[in-house]
Amino acid sequence: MTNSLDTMGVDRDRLWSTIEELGRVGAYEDENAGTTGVRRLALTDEDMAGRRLVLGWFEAAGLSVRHDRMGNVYARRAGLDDGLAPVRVGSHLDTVNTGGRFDGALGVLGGLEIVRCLDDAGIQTQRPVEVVVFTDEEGVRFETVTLGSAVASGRIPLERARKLADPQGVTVGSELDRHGLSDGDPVPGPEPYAYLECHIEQGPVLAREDVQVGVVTGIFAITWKEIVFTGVSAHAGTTPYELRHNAGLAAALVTVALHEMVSSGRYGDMRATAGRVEQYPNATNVVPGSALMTVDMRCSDAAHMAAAQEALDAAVRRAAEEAKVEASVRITAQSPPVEFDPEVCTALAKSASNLGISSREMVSGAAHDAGEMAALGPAGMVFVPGLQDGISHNPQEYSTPEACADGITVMLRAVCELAGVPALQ
Ligand code: HGY
Ligand code: MN
Ligand code: MN
Repeated sequence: MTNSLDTMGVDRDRLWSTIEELGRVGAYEDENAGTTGVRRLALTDEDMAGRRLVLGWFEAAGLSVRHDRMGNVYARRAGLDDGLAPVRVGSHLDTVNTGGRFDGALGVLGGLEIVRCLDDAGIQTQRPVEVVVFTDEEGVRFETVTLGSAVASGRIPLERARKLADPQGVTVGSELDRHGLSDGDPVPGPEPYAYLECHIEQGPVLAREDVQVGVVTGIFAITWKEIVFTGVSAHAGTTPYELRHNAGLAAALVTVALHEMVSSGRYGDMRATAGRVEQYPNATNVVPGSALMTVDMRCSDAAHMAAAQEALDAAVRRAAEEAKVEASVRITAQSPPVEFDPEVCTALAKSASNLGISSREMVSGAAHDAGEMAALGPAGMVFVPGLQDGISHNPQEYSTPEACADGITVMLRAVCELAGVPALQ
């Protein structure tokens, strides 16, 4: 057993085998993507099956595992001074409904690999190290992104989270109860000394520039809105146009308005997506009487986000007037732009350069649990490149064993620096 940072390294194949094995939990054949996808929506049985597999690995690695009342899991490796606040590394295990094997999983399994590397090298850190699994990061089922980490940070009260319901009316609270997760530790819980997360980039930058890792300096502001248009279902053949109250038309007009807003360039790096559009009764020969749509808006600048939200609300009013329907708008998720701790970013960049791994700074368009953890203390992220222009939230999401190992090796060094390795100082 050596006891040196220099020879300690991530076991690439061991890390990759955990990614592959977890990827088989919730696997499904996706015709649209032409490959096997992963579907582990938050707090479903598939999500719990993925957790059970990973918690088994945590226990086999000698970690002491606890959870909080939001179901967030903390797997602890004791520190020499175990009373100190821990360094946490983690992410999420839930996926979107057309998920890949890396989004979230890499951050959790990378944390497990870091613990295994420390054990292999016989290294004891001053501070405890905790691997964290946050509940419901994706927000697909209960319509609120980074829900578990937002409750862990105190931004969203637990009772409000427990009341959120999926389209079938099943609540977060009843699912937490069903899985025996409601009896956990109080939230918000004890704060970490620092939090690090490794994540697949989910975009094209690193691969296009042939850079091995991204040092993430911040996260875009995010706003999700749910818009409901209420008109009148009517006969598609006999109802004259001037008598129609067409909710589907209103939703379509808003989708076009979003496209025009973003294309105008007036809102900086704004990205807007009408991801869900459901109209009723969804029949060929019936004018849609009602339509529900969601809008996901993201940009790096708070002022652009505020202006874009006003423009969207005005577009909704115009669309409702033109289609002669009523409109209601509800914000379902909202978080400001996040800036990660410059010292953590420097530690990650230094770690990469000491390893001869190329890196570049970048901002994340995707939400991450690290964004919520940044409210509690120093936080930072490492991105690894994705292939095929970094496609994600799609079963074709892919990174390589080497890229994943690079990202976790950079994290490993930074964890040792932040947690303190007295034997080597
Ligand atoms: O939506 C997001 O940005 C994250 O993947 N949940
Ligand atoms: Mn993610
Ligand atoms: Mn995601």
